[in-house]
Amino acid sequence: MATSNLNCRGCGADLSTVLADLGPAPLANAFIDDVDAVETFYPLRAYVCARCFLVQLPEIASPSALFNDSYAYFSSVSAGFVEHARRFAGNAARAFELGPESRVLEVGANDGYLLQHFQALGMQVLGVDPSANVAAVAANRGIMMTTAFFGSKLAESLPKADLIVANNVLAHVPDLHDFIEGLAIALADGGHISLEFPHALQMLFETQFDTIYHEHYSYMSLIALLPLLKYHGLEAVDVETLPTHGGSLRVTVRHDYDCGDDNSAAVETAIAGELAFGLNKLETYYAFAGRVTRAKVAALEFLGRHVGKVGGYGAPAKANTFLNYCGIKPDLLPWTVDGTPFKQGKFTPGSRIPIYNEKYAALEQPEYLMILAWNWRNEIAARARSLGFKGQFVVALPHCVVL
Ligand code: DWN
Repeated sequence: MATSNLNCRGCGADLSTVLADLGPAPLANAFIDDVDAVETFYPLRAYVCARCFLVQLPEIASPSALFNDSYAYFSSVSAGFVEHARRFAGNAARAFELGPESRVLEVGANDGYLLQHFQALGMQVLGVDPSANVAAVAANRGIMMTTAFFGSKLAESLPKADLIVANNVLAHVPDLHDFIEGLAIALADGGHISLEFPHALQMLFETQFDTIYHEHYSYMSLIALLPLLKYHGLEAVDVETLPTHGGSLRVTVRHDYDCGDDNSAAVETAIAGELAFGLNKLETYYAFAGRVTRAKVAALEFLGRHVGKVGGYGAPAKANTFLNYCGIKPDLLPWTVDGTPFKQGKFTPGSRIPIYNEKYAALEQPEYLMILAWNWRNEIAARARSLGFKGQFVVALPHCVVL
């Protein structure tokens, strides 16, 4: 067990229990234009707090180094995610009785993949996102956007919202307290907040170590989140499990009117699930690092046995943790493809694997396509087939398997 001078970004306790040390890595979304580019590598070491069990990274890279005018992730490239957002908008409008006078605020609105649906339903929408290039795509869709980091200061300046959505955002926030305080400030009386985040339980259970990268300052569980909400006068009233991003939670939150300790049945059930899994015991976390090493060995073993026969599909941020931690370079994976125009023609950071247009996989026809965006395995397999790829698919996590 390593020691450090760190404090938990949730409860402030000393932070010294290492969950996984993934070695030095470049920033996961820092795709490079030039194969000979000089890159900066930062330590990638995840910790778990022994008091509140929040999994987290120290703030190695500042938010403005990560989220700026050249952010590489555009939510709308994944059609399944847009459909997920469309369904959510319809259901939320009904459940929260939103009408034309209702205000919907999305924090981390990205390219407008979600707010476009609320806008189509006639609501007044506002998106906040610090990445100017993706925010510009949303603005081009006619969505009102503010290019900024969200927190209590910005919240003071915004009109109160009846629904605040923050999907896949918590992980990206170094100052969780200020962010959650901002949510409490920006929420109208009687309004709701909907938070989606990849569930730390699934990360541990499915050995999703590749979701650890500098952009993700924390990896959330309900038992870590509830005290944070309570501290800022908020309470969770509902919890759902979702298949997105490898297994997520959607937590519905509102102002804590009675300041009591009673939880809804859904919240109690979700807490019980986390405790049964052992999220409140350090031993559960100790087992992770060994599984990470075994996943690396299995992936290298597969690629080593199939040199010249495997291409990649997807250049997600998570692939860059996977490739760099495993030491996979073009000798083992000569190329990958991705539907994001911003990534095509670039190289993966660190591993320097070229990224081509999705059609390249069918032109090359390797025996196997390793789906690096394993969370979209079904959608990607269908897309690759529709583009004419005839070989087999393989995913490396949680175990290296041919699908
Ligand atoms: O938290 C984060 C999550 C939610 O999204 C981030 N920090 C950044 C991003 O993580 P990621 O890059 O690992 O996300 P995805 O959604 O797994 O990325 C999928 C990649 O695969 C994208 O580059 C788009 C690409 N893709 C494709 O080329 N064809 C995806 C699909 C479904 C396809 O059919």
